[in-house]
Amino acid sequence: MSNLILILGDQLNSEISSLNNFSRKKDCILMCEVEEEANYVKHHKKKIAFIFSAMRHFAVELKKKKYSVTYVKLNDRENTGTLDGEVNRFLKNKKMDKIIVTFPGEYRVFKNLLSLKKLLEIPIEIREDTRFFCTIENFRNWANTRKKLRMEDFYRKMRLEKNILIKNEKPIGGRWNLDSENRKFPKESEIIPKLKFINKDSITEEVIEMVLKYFPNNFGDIEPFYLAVTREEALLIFEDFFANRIFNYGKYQDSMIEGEPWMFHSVLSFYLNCGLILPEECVKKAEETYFNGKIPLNSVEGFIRQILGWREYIRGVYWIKMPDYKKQNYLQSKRPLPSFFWTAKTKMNCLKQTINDTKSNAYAHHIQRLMVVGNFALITGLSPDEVNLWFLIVYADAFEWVELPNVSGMILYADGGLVASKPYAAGGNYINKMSNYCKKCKYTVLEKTEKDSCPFNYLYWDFLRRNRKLIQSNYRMALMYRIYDKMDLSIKKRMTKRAEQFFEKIESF
Ligand code: FAD
Ligand code: DLZ
Ligand code: SF4
Repeated sequence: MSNLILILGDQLNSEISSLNNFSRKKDCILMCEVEEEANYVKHHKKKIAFIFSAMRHFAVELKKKKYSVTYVKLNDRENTGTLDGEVNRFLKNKKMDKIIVTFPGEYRVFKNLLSLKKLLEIPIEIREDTRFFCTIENFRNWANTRKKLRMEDFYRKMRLEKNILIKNEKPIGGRWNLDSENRKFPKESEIIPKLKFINKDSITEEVIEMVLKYFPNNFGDIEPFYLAVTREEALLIFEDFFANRIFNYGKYQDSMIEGEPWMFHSVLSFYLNCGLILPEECVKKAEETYFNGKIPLNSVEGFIRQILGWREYIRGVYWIKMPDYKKQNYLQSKRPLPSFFWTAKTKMNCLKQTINDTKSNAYAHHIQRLMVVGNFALITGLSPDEVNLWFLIVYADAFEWVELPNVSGMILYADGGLVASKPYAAGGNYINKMSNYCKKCKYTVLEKTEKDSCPFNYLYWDFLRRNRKLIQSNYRMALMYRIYDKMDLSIKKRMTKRAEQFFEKIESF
């Protein structure tokens, strides 16, 4: 019995389930760069270069381990441009008994595999993606027992089930979640360690040249190319995080500083999502650094919560709610994306900085995504389809399973409150508290009715006004509606007017 193992671009780990029981004598691996995947959205140039370079390096690694690998490059003359096409082309040249693939990360590709299954004469075995702590089935079973799918409940269950930071069935330190300790802003004297940049090798150089040739008009800068493209390199970033950044990770998790795109974040999402690093390694290492007595609990718990909690929860929501999840638009938001999402040409400094970081690095950290871009998209009522597309394009860690619930659920409230217990809307005050962006902004963060007022302020109140029918009944919004209702009528009118003017000339702000 000979098997063809199809390895996708986000499955780059030799422990991937499709490689279990691989026979070096009989089995073959197929990896392909295809137009279908590279172009289904117009990914950031750095994202394409990262995935292709990581795929090519992984193929080299497998070949070194004496696996038989067929690797199809994007510019190979006979490349059919689709995964189906490449599987069929391979099977024309070589008879195989079965195809094995690990469960894909995206619904679109899953559907594609199911149709391929019907067309082929040999069976396809789709194996569980064992990189995750929670199977989709387990998540579904948990979800079926709940009225509300709150991340916090899921996270506690996972901590107990996996015995992470647990003693005598209780959370170490007495509390499950130390988020309230994670909202400090660093003093100027605090040194933010530089992120380790990885040097390019000849494979990456070749890929970059190809990306510039085939995708010249895609968004984003390809240089400086700083990403790890092998497991060995990704482990350097991993070790550096645990040595130099995690100590302050918790405390400064929500803060944003101009010119400091990485702050104390791990910057591991690229590697976790494409397989170079495994989630379990991160969680174990974090726990270990805590037990060694080196790292504060709020940092370790905060980091573990992101991976064991949020990441797993988001994936579970995606798979049990797709395909309908993608169509949701609870607030009926329809506004098109302003062009400054692509150019960063806006006078709103928080957006300008975040979009510029995104353009250069194909990365922005969580609070930039959530409270700057996300918050703006929510309070201005941008169309979920357009916002999802933008997020899927611009970040090198973006795959639909993790991007969609974060965008439609966490920031846009498009799922009506499945993921977020209330709309994550905020005025400029929050951004001012957690960043130094407002200091250099043309707009005045303390004003809400004047011409130069921070747009986030009047847009926030206007968001509440416009969406009253849909969100007022949420008990977590009650206080803000009470405050709004008590405001002087003339102030409310002026804010509404400012919001109207903003929408009329959105491109000039
Ligand atoms: P750290 O702060 O160091 O966190 C550690 C890890 O926890 C991350 O690497 C990531 O794997 C995981 N994590 C943290 N938060 C989340 C979350 N909300 N959902 C899932 N995993 C999480 N993350 C992606 O990996 N891909 C995306 O496409 C993506 N899109 C997002 C869109 C929006 C609107 C928002 C608000 C968040 C999005 N996130 C996404 C989650 C989060 O912002 C990124 O995982 C994080 O910024 C990556 O940087 P880091 O590795 O330095 O994270
Ligand atoms: C992101 C991406 C890109 C740009 N190109 C490819 C590709 O050419 N071949 C491939 O196998 N994977 C690619 N990927 C990652 C896929 O989008 C990812 O593997 C699927 O979305 C998983 O469902
Ligand atoms: Fe952003 Fe308003 Fe601050 Fe300017 S003043 S940076 S627009 S929050």
